[in-house]
Amino acid sequence: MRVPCFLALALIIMPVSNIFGQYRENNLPLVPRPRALKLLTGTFTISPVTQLVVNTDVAASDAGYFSEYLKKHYGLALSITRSKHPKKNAVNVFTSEDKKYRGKDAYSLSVENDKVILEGNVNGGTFSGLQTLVQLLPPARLNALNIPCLFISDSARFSWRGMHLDVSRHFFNKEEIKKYLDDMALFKYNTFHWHLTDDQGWRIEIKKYPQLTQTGAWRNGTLIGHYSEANELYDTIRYGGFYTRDDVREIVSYAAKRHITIVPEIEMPGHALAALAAYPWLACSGDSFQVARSWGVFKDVFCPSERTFGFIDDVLKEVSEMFPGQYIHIGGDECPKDRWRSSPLCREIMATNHLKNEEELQGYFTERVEKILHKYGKRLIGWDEILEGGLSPDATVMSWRGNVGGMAAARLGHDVVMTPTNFCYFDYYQSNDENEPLAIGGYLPLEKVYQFDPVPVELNESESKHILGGQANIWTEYIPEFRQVEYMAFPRMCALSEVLWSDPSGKDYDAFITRLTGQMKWFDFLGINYSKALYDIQSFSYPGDRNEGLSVELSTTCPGATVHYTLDGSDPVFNSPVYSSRINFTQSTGITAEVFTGSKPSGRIFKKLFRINNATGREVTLAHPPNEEYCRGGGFSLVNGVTGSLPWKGSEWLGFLKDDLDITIDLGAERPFTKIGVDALKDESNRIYFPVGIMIYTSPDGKNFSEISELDSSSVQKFDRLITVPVGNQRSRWVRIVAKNRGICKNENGQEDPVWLFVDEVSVE
Ligand code: TNX
Repeated sequence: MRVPCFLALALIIMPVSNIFGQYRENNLPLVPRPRALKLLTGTFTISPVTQLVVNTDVAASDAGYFSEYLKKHYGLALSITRSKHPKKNAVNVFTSEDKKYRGKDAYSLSVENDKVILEGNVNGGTFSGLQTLVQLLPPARLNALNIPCLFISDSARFSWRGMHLDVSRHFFNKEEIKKYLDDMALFKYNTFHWHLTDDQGWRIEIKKYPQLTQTGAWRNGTLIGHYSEANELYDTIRYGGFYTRDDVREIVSYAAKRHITIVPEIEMPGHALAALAAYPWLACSGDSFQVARSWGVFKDVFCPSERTFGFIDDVLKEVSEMFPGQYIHIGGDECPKDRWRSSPLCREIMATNHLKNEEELQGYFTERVEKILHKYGKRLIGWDEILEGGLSPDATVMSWRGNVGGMAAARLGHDVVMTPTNFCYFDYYQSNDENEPLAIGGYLPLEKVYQFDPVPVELNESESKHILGGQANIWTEYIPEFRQVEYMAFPRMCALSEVLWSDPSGKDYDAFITRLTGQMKWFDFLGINYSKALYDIQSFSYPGDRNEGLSVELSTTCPGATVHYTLDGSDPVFNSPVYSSRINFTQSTGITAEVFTGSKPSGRIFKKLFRINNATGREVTLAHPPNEEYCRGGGFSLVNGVTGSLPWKGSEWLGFLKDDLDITIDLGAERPFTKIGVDALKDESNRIYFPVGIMIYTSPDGKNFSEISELDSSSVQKFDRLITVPVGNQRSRWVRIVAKNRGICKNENGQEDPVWLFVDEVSVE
């Protein structure tokens, strides 16, 4: 790789230090990483006598934001003056039409000893530059704020840098939305996708239809626990809230000041139960409805009748008036066709309009809605399902079910926003730790977000031009508090900001982490609640030295982290041993460990008990491999000293679909034992059943096995999790354990479904 000459130059410039340590180009806490950065000697100090100088109205508005920021976080009140020429002892904020600022949000920031000159385009250029400046300030309330002298030239890679928030499943008030917008601005996000309506609540006041918020904004309780659990328990708390038209106007202008465009989403034709509860005539069936208390997908949806289109026209007219941005999101995802299929009216509409099936009927629905939007000067954007029934070229597609929809749309010439679940769903777990707050499922760690590229490699250059950018989505089924929204967003939002803003050729996860750890001081200073999953410790077990016991490796996803540990159960302190190589032991041992930054503990404490028995760390063979969805760690994970954790999603249980567990363990030498243990999981709502029998065999040669003990199904069912099989006094080198899978079970439609057998850890004692 060629080193740009200013970088080479920087190497010979002496680093300048301040009270927060030494400034270096690679440790300035700038996220997202700017395109080009040259660190110079010296500092500029912002103090109460520093002026803010601006040349235009946009510059004045941007500088106004900066001045409010300084007031709020440092108690500094700076005066703003107008001038065409930069002044000394001032932060000069100048918008410019120069062609060097034609790039998206392009700006340059020059910090000199006696002044700061920030120049950029009016469309977010100077504002983005101010965010960079904000990140260079000290994260502490001081009177004199030192900034290192430097030169930055920067612009964004994508024009759509989005964050979404679902305010239907849980409601967040006006102040919380403003905080979200502040958080977004700090990381140069420019699009807020506001998911305002769904089955569980309609959250925006519509003058013509007051019941939408009087009825549709409130539900009589909320599901307790996870949706996939069988016992449907609800609290009885009336839950809801909505934004008045004034609230919306206030939020829109708050966002505009931060160069953030709001894309409101009004979901249709599915996810519409709250609207149907308010106006049942919007449905095909003539039934009455309740605002949903549970999650998932509901069969009652908008009926594509003329009366519904009239309603949608009225609603979108008001929504268009409230939001100045060009886009309105109309949802379009997860619309079951059951009600349309059984509706005579739908059949009639399909016949009149020559529609072959209900998918095409949704295409017709989308087309009608698009015409309404065009009438109000707006453009349509929807989830990738809108592609399925045919789509007009002006519509933009938001690809959430992987990249496939986005690629198909781009190839058809549609603009696309990429938000695939596997990289962009911030409602997924960011850590495997058992103490994580309940989440919808999935696993999306920081590093994976950082690896995301919104432009699929399969697309050619002209197709790629249709990718406007990307976005992370925060669905809030399991996120009742705003603090938790921030926890799910941070620091993953930082990783995504770099994906969406920075030049991908400079992608470097380790370097990102160095800058991010600087950012964490900011999170603390600004009161942003964030996850420290980055410092989580993971363990990997291997057979122990000389094939006895275990050898345990500790690792973190944080490059260069120092791990301190203890083996006596006490919390690690700075003087505890530093982990440097695998820990070996032959007796059951608990490891407690934590990441330290300098002398400060930084993450959460890792505590794990490694149980040793005759089988631990031994060689095993499985007669049937586990299902590829649940096979992490392979057969060895059954003898790695660690029992499976809960929730089981994302953890290391082995899952056998219809197959038995059939494992043979080579104990290395003939050994005495009296009982066998099998740790299995019971979660029948997820079709995970206990085994229906366990057979134990031994062998003198590893080839010929004879049965020594058996537990029948009724004895097995008496256990709750760990099944123990007594075998009398035995000696053998080879032990084979078979746990029989129940095979099939009947589902609610009376059909037969294959059954899961979930096992972790077997023991020979
Ligand atoms: C799917 S993403 C949905 C949402 C859920 C989300 C949970 C999309 C367009 N629809 O209704 O909240 O999954 O991850």
